[in-house]
Amino acid sequence: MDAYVEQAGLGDILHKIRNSERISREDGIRLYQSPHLLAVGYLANIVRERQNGDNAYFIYNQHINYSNICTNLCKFCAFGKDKDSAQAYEMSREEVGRKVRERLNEPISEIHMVGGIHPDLPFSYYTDILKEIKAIRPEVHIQAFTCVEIDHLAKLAGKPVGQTLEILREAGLGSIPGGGAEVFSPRIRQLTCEKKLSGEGWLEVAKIAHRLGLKTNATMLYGHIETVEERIDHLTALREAQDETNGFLAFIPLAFHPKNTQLSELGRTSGMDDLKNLAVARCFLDNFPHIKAYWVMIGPKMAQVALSFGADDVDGTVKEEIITHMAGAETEQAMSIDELARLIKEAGRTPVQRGTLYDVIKSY
Ligand code: V47
Repeated sequence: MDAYVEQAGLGDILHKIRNSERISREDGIRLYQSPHLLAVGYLANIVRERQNGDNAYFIYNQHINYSNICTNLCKFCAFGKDKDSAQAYEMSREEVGRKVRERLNEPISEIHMVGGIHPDLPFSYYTDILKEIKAIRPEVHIQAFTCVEIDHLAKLAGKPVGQTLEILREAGLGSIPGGGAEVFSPRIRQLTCEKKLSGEGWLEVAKIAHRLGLKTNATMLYGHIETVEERIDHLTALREAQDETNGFLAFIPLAFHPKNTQLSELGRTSGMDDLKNLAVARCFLDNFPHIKAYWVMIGPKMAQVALSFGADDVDGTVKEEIITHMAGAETEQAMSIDELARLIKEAGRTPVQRGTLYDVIKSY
């Protein structure tokens, strides 16, 4: 395999990765541009196995999208709706509670809850829904509100982000999911999501959370109009932030789904691009403990293959996924623990059911 990587012109990067040396921006761009997918995957697999051995993680989680009403209306998003839209919805505190109660008989360890940037809901709504969930299911870890939502909540609370996070933590917030990062490039933000919090703003919220001891994830939405350079700049910003705070748990590349969006003329991502984004991220983000192949977006079969291309996590049972399905995802709404464990075993990895903070719940 080493000879093949040499022949692919990536011998110098192999040398760096073997010696745990950081790869450069130019190296990252070369990996993206290389047609030798197996060589890039091989490099990623070295880092993957060094960091996580044969373990492949999954979680028993529940997704709740409390409202799709959003003032940002990003061009790549099919989920967000104007508050006057016929498809707009918002859940009351009681409805959120009902969603949690409906599945009390399942061993769910994490509730993943995000929504849009709602123009009217008061700050107390957000603390109330956190408290409601905790009242019904005290042991569950709530991973909620993207950095974009947190910034909005701080404005609603009229308090600095740090104090806002303390209040949310008091109400039950356990950690922050990785959404809303999109691509940090001002060009991409201007063209696709001009009303959204800037990339710098997103990173600032994440770093404040980390300094308070709150872990967060990070994402990148790929496969629309971004360039390879913009992807690497996004990864560079994340790597630098992680050097500062060490508070990111996982990086999740999100495959763009065009249906029902304002970018619907674009096609779906290719299998090559899905694996490349995971593999390059694994090589580049040397300080991120985990790389997640989100099966909802790339499909369970691609997530399985991804476990040999840098990924060590496939997310979880999910259920009732709306954001990607509104944009045309054809994957199932949920997978069972047994299905996830089988998918991982068949990939030759060790299935590990984890808690949100990668604490081991059960190793198979
Ligand atoms: O913030 C929006 C993206 C995100 C589309 O932290 C789209 O573990 C693809 O962030 N096609 C929400 N993506 C999902 C998300 C996530 C999912 C799973 C796990 C974690 C985690 C985070 O989805 C949004 C946005 O960046 N998105 N529209 C679309 N059409």
